Amino acid sequence: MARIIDENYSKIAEKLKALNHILITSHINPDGDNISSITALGMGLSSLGKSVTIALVSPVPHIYKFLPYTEGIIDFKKLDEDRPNFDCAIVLDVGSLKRVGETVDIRKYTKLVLNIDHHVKTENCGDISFVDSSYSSTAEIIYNLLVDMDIKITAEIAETLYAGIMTDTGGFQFQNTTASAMKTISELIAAGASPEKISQKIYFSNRAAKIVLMGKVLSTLKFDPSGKIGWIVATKDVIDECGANSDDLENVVNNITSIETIEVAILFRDLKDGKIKLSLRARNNVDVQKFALKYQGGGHKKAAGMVLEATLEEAVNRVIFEFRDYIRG
Ligand SMILES: [Mn+2]
Repeated sequence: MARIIDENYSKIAEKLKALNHILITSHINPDGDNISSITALGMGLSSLGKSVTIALVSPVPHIYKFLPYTEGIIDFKKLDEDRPNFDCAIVLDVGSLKRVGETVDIRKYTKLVLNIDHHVKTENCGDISFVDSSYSSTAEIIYNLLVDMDIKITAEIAETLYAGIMTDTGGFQFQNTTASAMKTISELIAAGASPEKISQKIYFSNRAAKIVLMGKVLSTLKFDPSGKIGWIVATKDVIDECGANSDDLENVVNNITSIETIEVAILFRDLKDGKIKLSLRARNNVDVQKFALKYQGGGHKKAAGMVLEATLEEAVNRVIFEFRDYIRG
């Protein structure tokens, strides 16, 4: 009896069993779930003797490089040089083929595109698509798929999938930390994943420059009179001064949402290119995606981003003014 009962899911498993030359990919700026699902599936299919190529548009982020099999991930540019033809391509954790990368046309490499994802579906993606948003992560689906394909869950695969579920649930804190996710986690630990090792590598492997930068950026914190809106600013100068880069600011705004009164937290990034980049976070019932959409930004209800063509001062004044009204409803 299969662990997941679904027609498209079964079709995908059949194709992966039958075909030999397989391309695996995910989206630009990969997160933990992307890296985890592509490499775990890669390891599993390789153990069946298949020829597997994993390609991404972006490099593997520093904190995930300890994961097995990541050194084998190649750039799509390399594929263009070699011009290989695959029996199929499987696109993971992606709801639109464009998300693989604006420069990538996946159909150039294969006639058959398969897709597995756990996001709420936005458009048809691939020829056979299995999307189920009840799963915590794509890594959790891949675990079931590997088991259903009778692939042995080695300690390396277990460690990889554990990392995907851990990061996509925000360290087992978000709403998607379901009983089924935790049941999978239990099985992965039994198969050899070490929770301590993986969280040390992912959450405690920051470069010093990043922490110094975070300190400086957090010290710019200001609040509106209600205490519900908090914001911080980061400029190119301070980033350079710390020897850091703009990616090091990835999660710094989340510290602001940890303040008990906060409903909206904003990071204003001035990279001196005439634009101000905003990272928005919300709590309670505030919807920052809706706010960001007014400025052609986007994201999710509780985490969104947008860009303004303005000076830093103009951007802060305008956005804070508008948010005061916005959260009053
Ligand atoms: Mn995911």
